[in-house]
Amino acid sequence: MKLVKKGDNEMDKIIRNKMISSPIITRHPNNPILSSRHIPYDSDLVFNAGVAKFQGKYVMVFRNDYNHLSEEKFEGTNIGLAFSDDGINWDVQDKPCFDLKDKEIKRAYDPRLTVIDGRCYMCFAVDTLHGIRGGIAVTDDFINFEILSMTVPDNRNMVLFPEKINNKYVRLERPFPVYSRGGKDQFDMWMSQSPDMKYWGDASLVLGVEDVPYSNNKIGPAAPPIKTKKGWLTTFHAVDIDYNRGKNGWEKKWQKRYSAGIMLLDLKNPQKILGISKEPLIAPEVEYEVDNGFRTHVIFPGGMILENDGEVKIYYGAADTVECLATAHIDDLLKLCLK
Ligand code: BMA
Repeated sequence: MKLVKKGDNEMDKIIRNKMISSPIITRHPNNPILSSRHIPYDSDLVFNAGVAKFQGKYVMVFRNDYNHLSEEKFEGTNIGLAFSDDGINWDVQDKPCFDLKDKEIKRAYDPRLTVIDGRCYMCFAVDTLHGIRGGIAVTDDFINFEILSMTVPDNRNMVLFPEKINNKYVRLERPFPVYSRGGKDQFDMWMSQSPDMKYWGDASLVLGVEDVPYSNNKIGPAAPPIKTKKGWLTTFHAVDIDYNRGKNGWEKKWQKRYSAGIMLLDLKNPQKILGISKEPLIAPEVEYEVDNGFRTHVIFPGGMILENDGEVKIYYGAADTVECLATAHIDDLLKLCLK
């Protein structure tokens, strides 16, 4: 991939070349593994799901946008629920599982799941009349959810580490510092810590957008981290924008491209990056990622599961339209970060 440097006012770098996914990734032949045709209630777009192994099953919570009104407008968004015995074939429950709407809240979306000490925690984004907030809830049955904390605006893409580190819960997150970044989308990945999941602090920067060669726009967490002997392995989403791109997807102008990267963080000191993939792990390439979708050229991982045989399942939303699965071997993912 060639980076073309430009003056610092417009874009710092323009990324024109075609991106390709790492050869260590295999897209599942059943892709898309979940789409609106599997949903027994109103549904147009099924994507950006969180996935975990919980109580002996795979569980998926997915974003469902329904009733397409016009261009990018949908009547609503809810969070659907599905279970699976193999992580590939899903049994979608007959109604959505989490609805936060009230006068202030427009919708909750993009859920992420992390099991900690036998309980399932769900991070989610919330569009409110006064900005975008990041929420954390806990559930034992996907019927009752207890909301534990909500950030101030604007923050989202929160993901939790699966255990306490140095006696604190830890999350990755993506605030939106628009004013202080010249009004541009130049957003980075941060981390904060909590003694109790409710009060969060000790914030620190983990990865700046300028450190990702395949992003000139914004980055943020993707699937929650998994623990490996070498460190915490975690995906992130990386966006590049090219103002020469024309119509792309259902919107008049969709000039962004979302790819997925991966990095390895220190086990005891997760602010420390041990290695990062220099090229995208998954880039939008195949038909369900680049054609016919709502917003094409979008890869957005939301779930990552390490199996006993070393296979890693990476679940990702494609083109903001369908949910997909890619697999890789854990050793190859670690090598890619440490190369
Ligand atoms: C982001 C979020 C995601 C979405 C992505 C691409 O800002 O809204 O839910 O997948 O844009 O449209």
